[in-house]
Amino acid sequence: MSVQSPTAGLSVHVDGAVAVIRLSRPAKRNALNEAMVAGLSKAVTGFPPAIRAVVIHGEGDHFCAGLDLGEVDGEPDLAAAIQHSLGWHRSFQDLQYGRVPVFSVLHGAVVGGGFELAAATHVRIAERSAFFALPEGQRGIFLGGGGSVRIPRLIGTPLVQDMMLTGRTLSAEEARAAGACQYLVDDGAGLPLAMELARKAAGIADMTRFAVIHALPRIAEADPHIGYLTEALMASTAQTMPEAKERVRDFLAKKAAKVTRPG
Ligand code: 1HE
Repeated sequence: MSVQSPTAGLSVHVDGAVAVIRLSRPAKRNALNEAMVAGLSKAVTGFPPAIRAVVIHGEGDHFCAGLDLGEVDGEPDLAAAIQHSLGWHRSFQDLQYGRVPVFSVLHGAVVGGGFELAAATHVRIAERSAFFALPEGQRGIFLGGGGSVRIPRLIGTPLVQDMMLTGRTLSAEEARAAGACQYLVDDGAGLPLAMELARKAAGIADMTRFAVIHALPRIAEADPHIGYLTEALMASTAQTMPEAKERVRDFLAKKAAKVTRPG
């Protein structure tokens, strides 16, 4: 297990093929400053090929209190504010469209930019303590970390509007029902489950992993005609890889695991 520190406020450790990134600024409820946002990108883009999945979680009682509001407390500067938002976009794009899948463990506050960060990860695991809010509405600001693109795609525009206009907070159960996360587990069970799932994801074939991260979301958003064509090209590319042939042969030779029932 090796340890690297990309920047203050983040810590990274490696467990086999899984890199675990921890938001480590608990005194400020893991509020994200510019260095932390850039550090997330630096971490995920810098992992060696042996890292095949990432888990992100938060230290202390909360996942993330969003943007470090201290950073918007200066003299107004429109050009700098645009660059600030674009910096978040770049970093979260690096998470969402990187080489490896990213799993997030959500507990306590998952608010503002914290919810935006979670939305850029591929699999979200909420613990029962998690609560989701978009306090940008109350602070006189707006989503700036790609959340207005990603969060409505998860929970729908009307619920995002409700949360931003009224300050509504979603419980973990409500967030699960709305589609904000794929899993809901007891407090403390999030990280072990994320590690288990990340290890499984680390084991999939390279071309399938590429297809799931890069092709699937684009196909889902595309005109269906372009989507079917892209799917055929992607499927044929994956299927003709030696790794696919080997895995299919293993199944036919009864050497590979069967699909299991849930539970
Ligand atoms: C912060 C931040 C922050 C806490 N920026 N310093 N996000 C928000 O509007 C959420 C603001 N935070 C809160 O509502 C609460 O802090 C929590 C519900 C997350 C946690 O409450 P609690 O009681 O555990 O902690 P606390 O006492 O409120 O905060 C502890 C310290 O963290 C305190 O500083 P201290 O020096 O007095 O100890 C807080 O000021 C500090 N702190 N949250 C800076 N966010 C790309 S655009 C994204 C736009 C947004 O994300 S807007 C939403 C911002």
